[in-house]
Amino acid sequence: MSDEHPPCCAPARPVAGLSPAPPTATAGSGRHEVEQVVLAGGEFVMGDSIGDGNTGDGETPVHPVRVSPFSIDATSVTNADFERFVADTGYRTEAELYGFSAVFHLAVAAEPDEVMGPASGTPWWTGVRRADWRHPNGSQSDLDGLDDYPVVHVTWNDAIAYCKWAGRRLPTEAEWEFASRGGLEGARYPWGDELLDDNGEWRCNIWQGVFPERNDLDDGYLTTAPVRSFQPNGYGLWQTVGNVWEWCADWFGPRYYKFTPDVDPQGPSLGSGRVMRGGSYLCHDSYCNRYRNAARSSNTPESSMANTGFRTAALIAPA
Ligand SMILES: [Ca+2]
Ligand SMILES: [Ca+2]
Repeated sequence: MSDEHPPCCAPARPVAGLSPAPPTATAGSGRHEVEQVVLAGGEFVMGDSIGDGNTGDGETPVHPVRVSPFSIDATSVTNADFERFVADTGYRTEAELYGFSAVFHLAVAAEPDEVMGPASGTPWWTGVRRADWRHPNGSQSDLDGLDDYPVVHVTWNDAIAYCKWAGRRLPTEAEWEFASRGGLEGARYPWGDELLDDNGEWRCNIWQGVFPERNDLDDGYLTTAPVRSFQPNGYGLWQTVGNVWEWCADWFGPRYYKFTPDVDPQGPSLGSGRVMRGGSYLCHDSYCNRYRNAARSSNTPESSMANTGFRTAALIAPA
């Protein structure tokens, strides 16, 4: 297949020489309250064995990978979790430092002079001044009622800062895919190969209707859903696919699978974008078919978007 599905991410934030404010709390001092799933590791088949992938995304060649035992969050880090981190450290996210972030055009809640206009190439993304994790749709939005929703508008650098505070790290791309597969070898989705369940109900939060103008809301959500919506996979992880993209530790390399090591791969040693996995509430087959276990995307580490969050991981030391 092909290039029918071009890049769908929000535009990369122009680099302006800012670096993230380091958290002031001691590394590992934080109170990370997200439920952990402990995985024994083992070998799995990584990559797109079905043929759904986009050539440019590098989902093939399919290859066996062995991962060491690790723990991973059952859900994305929520707004309430991130609030504890910020309250403890005074951390300011890069969206706050830069003064803007990318919001989906139908969700913007901002003053007219805060709307910077559509992004070139991906016009459903609008730069919005004062959009940040506390104001996910712009200055006229807030987090009321959103404690258990995934934190968004966090950059890769912000996610790393949270992980340091929590005494954890981002999952590698291989760990993420191992975990998302939930023990099902080669399946398209965390629950199997069919998008809908036997009753025709949605199993994840993506887009229904005509992207990007009409969302029929068949799954119930225009933007984010609470982190424990739908059903967890065989390993007890919720919404790896859909809802929000999730940052991974690795640099993104579209040719990486051709030369990856087969034990605990860590990604290329250099790159310009960091891996994102799982797709989001904006995915629709007509444009972004990346709501699959094998699908890959990336953005620069200082970019933030209304549809991207993260979950954390840690190696399990041998007993
Ligand atoms: Ca939806
Ligand atoms: Ca997800």
